[in-house]
Amino acid sequence: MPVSIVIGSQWGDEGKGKIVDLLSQNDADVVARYQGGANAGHTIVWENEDGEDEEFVLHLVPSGIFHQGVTCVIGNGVVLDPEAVMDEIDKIQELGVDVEGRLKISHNAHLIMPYHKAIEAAREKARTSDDGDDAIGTTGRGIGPSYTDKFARTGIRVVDLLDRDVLRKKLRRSIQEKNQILQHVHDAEALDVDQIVEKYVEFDQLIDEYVTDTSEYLNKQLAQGKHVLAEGAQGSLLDVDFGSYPYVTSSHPTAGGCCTGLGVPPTAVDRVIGIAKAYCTRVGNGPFPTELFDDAGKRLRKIGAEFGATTGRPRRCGWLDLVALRYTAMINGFNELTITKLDVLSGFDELKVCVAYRYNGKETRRFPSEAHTLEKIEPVYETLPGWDEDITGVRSFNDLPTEARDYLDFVQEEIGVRVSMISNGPKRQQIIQAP
Ligand code: 2SA
Ligand code: MG
Repeated sequence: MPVSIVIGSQWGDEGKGKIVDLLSQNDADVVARYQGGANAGHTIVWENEDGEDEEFVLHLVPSGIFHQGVTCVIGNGVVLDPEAVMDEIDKIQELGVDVEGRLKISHNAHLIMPYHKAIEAAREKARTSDDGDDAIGTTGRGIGPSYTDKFARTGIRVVDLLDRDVLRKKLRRSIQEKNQILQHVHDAEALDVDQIVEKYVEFDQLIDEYVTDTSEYLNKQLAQGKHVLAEGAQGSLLDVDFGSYPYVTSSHPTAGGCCTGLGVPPTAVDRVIGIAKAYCTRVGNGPFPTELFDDAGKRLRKIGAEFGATTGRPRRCGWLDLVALRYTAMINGFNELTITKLDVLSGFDELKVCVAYRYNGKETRRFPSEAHTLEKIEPVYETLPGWDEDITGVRSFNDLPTEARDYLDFVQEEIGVRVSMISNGPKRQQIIQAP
């Protein structure tokens, strides 16, 4: 069996974690993260023995970890914060989940160090105070500066953690360079070289058991007929090339990122599942054509509990944007779509759906990814009837209100991709298979 990819089709927080957790149950032997880092917040909710809901937010460990038969991989395309991953492993083990032998970390993944976070904070501050605020609204997890080092070929990788002499040398050089930037460009405080070096040399023993050549591992698994589920983080509209640049993350959440981020060939991929929320959210800055500033937006945030799973920031909310979704379906080649949080739309008299953009007085169906154009477009809406019923208990497609089925049909027709599953609540059993 080959590779399936689960990809966020909007600005992240589409509910990928829940879907990956679900698919891990029967459809995966290995679950692998291919990009991003601890900026991700993938929430899994389950019912404990007392019938109470329990929740866990994963930031780095793939969302297959709660299924004992699944092996989890953190691929080379991820930027790894060693402290954050060890912390997360501890917390998962505290839940009684056995991680031993089930988590593999790529020797080639680049590390996130304290100076990456310091540089990110300084750059965001500079963007805020320069003439005109154009801060990106990052998560502060050091993502951008770590990828910058990777591509500048000054990065430090997981494998370097395993050799204290190599690590000391590379770290010293890197911190000294970053201190110059912090002090002389940003007027910020320099970091203590020795303190960082001494702290991070200790990670060799901790991380050693997890480190391996994950590309080789994955390809061996594929050769044995095993099924790999690749888990995207963030969303396609945050892709560094295809998103609303510069208001993007520094990696490729889109399908191509899976191959370079895991070292698996494109010919191994046979299923690309797009995850879309039934409306839109965005956290951080940047253009958001269908954003709502009225009561409808507030209602979506409240009912949908739209707050960042990593930073707790309130998410911006708006109507479903089919221009954007058509665009990400094209780039990723979705074979199917999973629509999540449909239950949040219950109780609206009518629902608006953006079907086109108006730019310079002309209607277009093209998604302009450059921020300065996207900022100026006006959404063209179709209005669909809403429904009143609470649908969180519905388990079969035909039990959904007609208006809800019509809403899904409309999306499917407009995008030209089959809706295969509908999620109607955070719990595992709140899932509906489409006919
Ligand atoms: P970064 O930190 O460099 O990746 O930030 C760049 C932009 O990417 C956005 N971004 C995200 N958007 C949605 N969800 C993300 N994960 C967390 C969550 C976010 C949180 O699950 O809620 O808790 O705030 C995520 N990660 C990065 C970010 O907001 C910037 O717009
Ligand atoms: Mg999230």
